[in-house]
Amino acid sequence: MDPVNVWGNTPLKVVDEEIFDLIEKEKRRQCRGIELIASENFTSLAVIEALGTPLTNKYSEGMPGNRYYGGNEYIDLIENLCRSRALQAFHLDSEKWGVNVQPYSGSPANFAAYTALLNPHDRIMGLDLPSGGHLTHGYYTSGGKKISATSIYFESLPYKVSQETGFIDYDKLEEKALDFRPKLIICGGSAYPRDWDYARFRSIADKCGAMLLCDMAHISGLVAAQEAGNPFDYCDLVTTTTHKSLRGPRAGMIFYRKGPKPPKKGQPEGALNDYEDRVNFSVFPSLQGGPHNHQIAALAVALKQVMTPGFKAYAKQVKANAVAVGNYLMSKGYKLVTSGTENHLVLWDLRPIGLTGNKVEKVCDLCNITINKNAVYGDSSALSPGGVRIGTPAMTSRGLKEADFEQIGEFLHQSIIITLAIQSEHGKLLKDFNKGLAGNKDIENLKAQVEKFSAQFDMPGFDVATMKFQ
Ligand code: DSN
Repeated sequence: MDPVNVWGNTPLKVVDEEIFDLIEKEKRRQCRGIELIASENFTSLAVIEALGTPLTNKYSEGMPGNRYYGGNEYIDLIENLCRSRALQAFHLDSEKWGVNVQPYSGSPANFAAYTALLNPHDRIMGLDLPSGGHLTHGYYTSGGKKISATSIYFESLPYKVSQETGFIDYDKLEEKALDFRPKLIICGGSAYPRDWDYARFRSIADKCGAMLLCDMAHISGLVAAQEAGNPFDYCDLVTTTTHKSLRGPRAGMIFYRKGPKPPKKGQPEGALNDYEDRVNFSVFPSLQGGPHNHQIAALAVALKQVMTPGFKAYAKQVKANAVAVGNYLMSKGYKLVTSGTENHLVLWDLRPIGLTGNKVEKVCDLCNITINKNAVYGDSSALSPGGVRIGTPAMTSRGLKEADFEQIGEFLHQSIIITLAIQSEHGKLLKDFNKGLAGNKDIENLKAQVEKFSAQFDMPGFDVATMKFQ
């Protein structure tokens, strides 16, 4: 074979056995465990096929029909298809809404949206990280250390959940917003188990003259399936990732309102929203270079799948499964933030049983149950948070129903019993606690049960029978 062919057309497993094997091991980890990270999902084979294509080779800065490089006739068709499917999937009228599908993922989408709407040092308000908000909504520590670029480039003031109920304290938000007069209010979060009162957000934004942006990343699948409140009814901009409850590839989107602005004092009659140009200019050339066309094609495929009746059933099941695991945990006496859920996740407050999220995450990891430690409101340390977040989108994609999630609740209960036993035998300090993990028979036993349980279910995206490591 000539050298180009040898370099260019030899399959991965021959070129790079190390990476091939690590991918195979990760595939085994994904399908032999219980995946409960609320922001993760298993995408489809069709999406993975589109991701692994030569579309990754092409540069296409600019918008369809107006690119900085030649050779974009098919890329333009793909991006336009993706944009029109995005509007359709979220039931939007193209006269009233537009979408940019080029953001690489959620954090870049948010920063591009802020760059479109704000000047440096403008004021913003988002849900505080320990209350369930996202880093990019303006997080800084209680000591004032600016963690997110959003708080570095803009002046941010968080709003919070009520320390008593765990629900967003809308009255306090309104009071703070009227004092702070932000230019932008952000709704949406990463660890909030309840739906959002978008009408109230809109009324607060209008009272203080702010724009309203929803980051619906976590719940975008539920929004598309009309299984959650609709942020598009009230917001100016809506951002999202595409790989969470939407079940697509890793990517981001920014939706922007078009057409006439709502009437306002001091504004000329018939004034139009100008978000479209601002958002598109912000994504490119302000912040990004070439769009990731393989991602955009894969997103178009995912959006086509979102529009099938099966997706609505999936979204309903995601919610029913969250209720099932939440009720099971509460039946064992555990405390959930807000005592339940209306979406795809439950936030489990471990402080009443004297455990931290770190320890429970660690033990679960060793048992092939993947969860993540998470701050719970009132936590003093972000490094040792008092809770864990449990999400249902990924395992629901494997076909699990309520009874299966009750079994998952039982596995989680068992992992707590193990964690408490290790802590009481070895001590609370993490370095002492860790000594109780190696060779722990209870962990090995639970891991075996988890592997047997998860092996029963189908796996989207790849063929389990042909995996190198079974
Ligand atoms: N990392 C995601 C989450 O877990 O919520 C958000 O970016």
